[in-house]
Amino acid sequence: MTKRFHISRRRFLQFSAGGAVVLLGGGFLFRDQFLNDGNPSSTATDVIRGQRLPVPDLLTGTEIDGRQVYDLTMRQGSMAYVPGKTTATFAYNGDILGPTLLMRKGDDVVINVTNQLGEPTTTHWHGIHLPAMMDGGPHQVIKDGDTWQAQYTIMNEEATFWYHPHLENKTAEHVYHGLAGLFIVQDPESEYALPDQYGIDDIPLIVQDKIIDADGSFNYPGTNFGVKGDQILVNGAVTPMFDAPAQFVRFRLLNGSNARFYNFGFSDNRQFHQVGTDGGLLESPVPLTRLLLSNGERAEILVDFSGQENSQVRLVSYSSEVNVSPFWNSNSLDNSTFDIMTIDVGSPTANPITALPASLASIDRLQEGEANRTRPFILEMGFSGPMTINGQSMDMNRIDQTIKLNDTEIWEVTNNSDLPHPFHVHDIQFLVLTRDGLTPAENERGWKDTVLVMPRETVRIITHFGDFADPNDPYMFHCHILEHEDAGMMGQFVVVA
Ligand SMILES: [Cu+2]
Repeated sequence: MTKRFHISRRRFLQFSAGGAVVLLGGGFLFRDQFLNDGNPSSTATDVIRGQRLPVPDLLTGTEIDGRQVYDLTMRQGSMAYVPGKTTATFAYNGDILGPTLLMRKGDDVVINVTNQLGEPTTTHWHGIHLPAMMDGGPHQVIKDGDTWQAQYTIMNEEATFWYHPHLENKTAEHVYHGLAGLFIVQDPESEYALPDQYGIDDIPLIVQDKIIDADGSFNYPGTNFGVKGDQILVNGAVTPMFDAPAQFVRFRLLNGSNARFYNFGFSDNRQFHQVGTDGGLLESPVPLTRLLLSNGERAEILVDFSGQENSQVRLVSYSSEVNVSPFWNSNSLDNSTFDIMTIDVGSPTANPITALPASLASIDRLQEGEANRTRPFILEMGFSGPMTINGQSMDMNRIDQTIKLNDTEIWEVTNNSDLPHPFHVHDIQFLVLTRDGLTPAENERGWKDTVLVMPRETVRIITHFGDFADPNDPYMFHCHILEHEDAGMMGQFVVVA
């Protein structure tokens, strides 16, 4: 059955019985089933919801010879999302997702990553500044049964990062089945009075979506447009319940979904404050009532529950306020307001943070005039054709960009397609200079490693390549909609001396 979908200023080239349409101008084919990106609905009708929010274990590492050593094992696990059924999962150490790695700026860390999945994969440290061969990208494959040892020094600012597989063509599927975890980097010299009692007033929230079938299984349909589920999971539990203390609570939000965006807000439209972006703290808390996070992005927010004992509020995703694209989810969850988590407010803890910090990080802003060069990146995609950056799909054997060590560069990222693309760069953190020529919103004026580029938009970012020259081992830049990445919207750069 074909749905009517009027597209002005575009000409239909073809309209087949199957509902296929070729668009001129947009340059890609468009089909009825892709109005919801081709994703089926969950067939499970009795998915277990409302369980207490699981908080991933905190791994602080073991000090051995002056290094902090962490052990991660990727394995198959099982969860229960449907009564009487088991769900086969992938996970680090446990049954879903992975432990939170707590690291301190300046630490030398060793992470032993063992693969017991039964198939090859990799583990990438998203947002971390490190040598390319330690990055865990598609070149650092861990064969089944092998252990890969990643070693580096934590040079990042205090912020929330994450780790996940990055195998060529398989990233999306591996993450979807449960492989992802958070990193918290703390700065021992930090003086900010922010909530930091992990699991009590400092809460990681890994937000994902799944399609859950009646037999309990995660259904991974694998559409190139992006897999979106109709079940929303936080830390691996479907629309859970969190007991918040009646005080300021810090949420570390990660959009860990393959393709879905979240326009976060609270059911009572309360104000909250964003204090951190992907790679660091903002200069001061930014008041918000909505926060759009695309895939791979993180945000730290403070929510004030002081004096609200015995009340309840929901963390939700709001629809329609962001005109993402005419082709984006006309009939799936993105176009509706949906619950993410229920928050029950209880008693405050003994030593709550009672005020917002007036100021936070001082950000050493790179200036446009410091840039050694500007590099264009054009993102394009087709329905049946390739997903490309600068006209080329990912090729493991081709280096796309060569960057001189110690250069400061402006990357001008243009989305020449009708779907939005979150653009992620490995190794570095950048600042957003302009979004279609305009200064970015206040909560985007911090360190970022992933930036949403809307359809037909150009976003200019600036960064400095100050470390880790290596002509042989590339880093990746790519769209963080994982199905787009797997379909080729990715390229490679090297930093050379
Ligand atoms: Cu994309």
